[in-house]
Amino acid sequence: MLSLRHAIRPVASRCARRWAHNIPSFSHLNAVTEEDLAQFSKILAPTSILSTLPPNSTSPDDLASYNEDWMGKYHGQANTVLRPRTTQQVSEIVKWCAKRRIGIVPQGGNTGLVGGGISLQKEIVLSLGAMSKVRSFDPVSVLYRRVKYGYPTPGILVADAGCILESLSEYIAPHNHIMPLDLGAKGSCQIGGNISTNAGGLRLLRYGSLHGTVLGLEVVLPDGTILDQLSTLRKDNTGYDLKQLFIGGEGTLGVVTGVSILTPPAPQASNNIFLALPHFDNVLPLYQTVKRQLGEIMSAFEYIDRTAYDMGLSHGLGPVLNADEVGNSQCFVLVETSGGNQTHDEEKLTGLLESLLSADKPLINTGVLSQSPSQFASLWAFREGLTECCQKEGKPYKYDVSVPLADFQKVVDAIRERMISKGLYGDHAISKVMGYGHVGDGNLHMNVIAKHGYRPELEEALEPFIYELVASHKGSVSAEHGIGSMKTHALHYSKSDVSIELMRKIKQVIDPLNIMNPGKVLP
Ligand code: FAD
Ligand code: 2HG
Ligand code: ZN
Repeated sequence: MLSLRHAIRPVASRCARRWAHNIPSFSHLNAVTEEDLAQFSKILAPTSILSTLPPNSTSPDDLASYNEDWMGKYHGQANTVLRPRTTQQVSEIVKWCAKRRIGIVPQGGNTGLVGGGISLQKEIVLSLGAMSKVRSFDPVSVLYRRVKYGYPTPGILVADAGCILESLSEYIAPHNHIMPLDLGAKGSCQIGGNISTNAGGLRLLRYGSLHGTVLGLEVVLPDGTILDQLSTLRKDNTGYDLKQLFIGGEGTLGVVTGVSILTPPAPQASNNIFLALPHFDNVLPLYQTVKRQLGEIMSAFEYIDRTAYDMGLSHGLGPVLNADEVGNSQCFVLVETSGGNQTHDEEKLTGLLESLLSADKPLINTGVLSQSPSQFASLWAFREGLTECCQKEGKPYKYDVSVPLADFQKVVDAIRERMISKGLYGDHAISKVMGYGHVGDGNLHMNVIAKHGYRPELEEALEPFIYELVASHKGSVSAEHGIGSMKTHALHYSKSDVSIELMRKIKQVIDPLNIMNPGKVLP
């Protein structure tokens, strides 16, 4: 599997450049001063404060990885980064920032794809990476309690928000549990960031969204108050479920410092197949056939179009299928099963593959079934590696949309045609337009590759065209990556005026000073 641990790339020195519609005015906020640094140094150890201001005088290079996002698309202005170790420290920092009207950008692993974790002006970056302790995970005694007291809580993990997703997976693996979410950024992203973006990923089809698997949160509110809702109860119907506001809140309502999450038992058997389809039109019937034949053991159904497949091959992913058999296949599908019996599941998958290949009008051209854990991993590595490949191709404009499955290809084709009609398609401008994503969740990831970098005229040709297109298909402008600073102006395509107004009121009640991740999510 693609692991991004230690993958933060050096930041090219270039001027901070953002397009006009993304620059809000923060006249209500103050910049950090030396007096603020003196106060922060009463709360934090000297090594936990990075600031270009005296007396710290950290080199700007040491702040660079906090001021540029993973894609190299968003460039921040923060001159101060704070790295607290405890919830109490977060609370004291936030209290001071509220008093002094200093903006705060919570930052996890900085793998977000919509600019949410990057400062827009002189806000401080509050980096959660040093809060990385597992607080509790005790499946054995919990099971014992369950037997003895009927206490239904096996496999609940309570952890600091700064724990890296992959580290949590490794922590619980010996207990035969898995995290309910998995994504290509697992080696760098943090559980607090996952929750704040309501990350979907590759296991959503099986385990559902974080709105269901997160049982409780600890959050430092914008006035510094600690909201302790770190419940481990499966059921709690006592009034408004406040934690839901912070799941997908993108750091605009508070700093998530602790998480209680349900971790499912590891499946006894996992298998996958990779299929090549002659036409896009076969995807929907294939999905229905696979679902019918595999039933409850199907745990993922991922889609890759031909352009994305060829890009993957050209960057060394695979080959997963025989090139002759692939022929002119238009698209590909990765199906995973997670069940209780290896032999039984393998038989089901082999049966599926045979029946698909021997049908009178086959829905697939060819397919491969993984035969070992390493083959299983390499089929997944192909799908997960596509995001990294897009980076190698140039600068990707990423649109993660929800549209009806039947419209996936139409939407991608419409964008390519748009760029052709504008004279912007080709190696001089947009070199590739491709789609891949989570069919089972109706979530298409479109990547539009700007071969020579982001340019205003490319963005103007793409937006709002894409958002209008998605709205015309009754879709959502963000299926999983969120709004951040990228899509504040596009929120209205997916949310009514009434919804946006209510969101504003909630923000006003919780963060009346508008210091928490200002300029993100709300237009
Ligand atoms: P950051 O990028 O640091 O922050 C993201 C947002 O959350 C920001 O608005 C930030 O202010 C806020 N935030 C972070 N931590 C906290 C906190 N503790 N409290 C309050 N606010 C906080 N996303 C998916 O949904 N599915 C995928 O399959 C997927 N795959 C990806 C693959 C790759 C290779 C990459 C680079 C990204 C992928 N993403 C995916 C994007 C995804 O949103 C993130 O990877 C992840 O959830 C963000 O976590 P992070 O710790 O890096 O957060
Ligand atoms: C995925 O599903 C991620 O791989 C990233 O959400 C999508 O690269 C992308 O656009
Ligand atoms: Zn995704």
